Amino acid sequence: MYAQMVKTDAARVRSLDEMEPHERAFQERVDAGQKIEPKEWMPEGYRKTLVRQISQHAHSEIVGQLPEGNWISRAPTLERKAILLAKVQDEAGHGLYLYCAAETLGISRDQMYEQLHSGKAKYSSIFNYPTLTWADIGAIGWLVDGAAIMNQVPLQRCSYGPYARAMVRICKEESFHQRQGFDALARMVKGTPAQKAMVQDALNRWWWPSLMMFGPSDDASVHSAQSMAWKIKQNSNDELRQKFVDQTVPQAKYLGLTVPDPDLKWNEEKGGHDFGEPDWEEFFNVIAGNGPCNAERLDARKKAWSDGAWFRDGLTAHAEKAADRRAAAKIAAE
Ligand code: BYC
Repeated sequence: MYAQMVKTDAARVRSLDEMEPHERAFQERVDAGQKIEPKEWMPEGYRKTLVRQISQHAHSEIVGQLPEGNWISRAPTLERKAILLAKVQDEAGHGLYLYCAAETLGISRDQMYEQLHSGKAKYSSIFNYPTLTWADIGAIGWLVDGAAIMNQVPLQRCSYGPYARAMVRICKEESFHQRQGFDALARMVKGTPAQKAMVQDALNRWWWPSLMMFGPSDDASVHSAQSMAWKIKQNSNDELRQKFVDQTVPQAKYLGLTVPDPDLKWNEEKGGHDFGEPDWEEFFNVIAGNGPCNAERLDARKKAWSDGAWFRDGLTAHAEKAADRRAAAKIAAE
């Protein structure tokens, strides 16, 4: 069932002794904490891994606008509406910095969109779940942006310069996103019993998908070992998931909520929480394209692409005319 969970020999990380001299020199630079920049030599696998991860990350930011955008016209107050609008616009900006970072690796924006639209490129599993109530918007900020920060703070130290630098600004904005979500829920839990129940219901539905954002467990993660050796990732999926649980459980307690995991308990010895296993069958099903909203999300992106064709054509026509005018002016001046 879990073809993806079987790690092959390709997942094995080669030692310095097994590498060609230029590859060894590259690895030694990475080990020394130096940043790799776009025009420098890099192993093809390093380039491909970055294109895969950065483009998946960019697509996640763009697709991630859809579940929240769904609530802009229904935000309960003007203030909440302004905050949500700003947040959704920030996500568009994050997508654009990340597409630019991926472009420095020799892939075009059109190619990345094509990969998204054809289903070849993934985006975060989390955005394939529906936003049913206003509390879901708070839960996305609190849990989804909270998980994103946990994952993205170490990415600021990624060995690839353009990705690391894009992450610095993104992380600052994600902090605001997380706080606005927590703040919205903190207000709701002090409201009517129905409002508090709505928050608990949102936590029940978003908890497990949030834990899945960190990817499969370490023993099933195909890319982690090599990505960590290249210092693209600094931490394993399970390490970050553990940190997220330890950070979030006290916040749930503060809100007076119950985390929907009967196996959750503090483990004094390890200084962290023990917790249950996410439903990995559900996870692999969602990333294979069969989650509750996969088809809807992709259709929305494909529609946006075809609706924008006239605008892209207009820009291209204008650029061509401007280039012709410049060329004619140059000839006239000679
Ligand atoms: N969803 O070997 P593994 C946001 C795939 S958006 C989908 O562990 P890796 C926000 C993985 O790609 C933030 N697919 O992979 C926006 C691989 O498949 P492929 C999004 C997943 O790369 C709007 C396979 O499973 N953040 O914050 O070492 C509103 C095996 O996995 C997922 C990022 O994108 C998943 N959850 O580790 C609000 C962070 N997990 O590619 C908020 C950047 C795994 O071989 N990405 N897969 O076909 C990463 O840090 C890493 O790519 C991951 C996975 C930790 C996600």
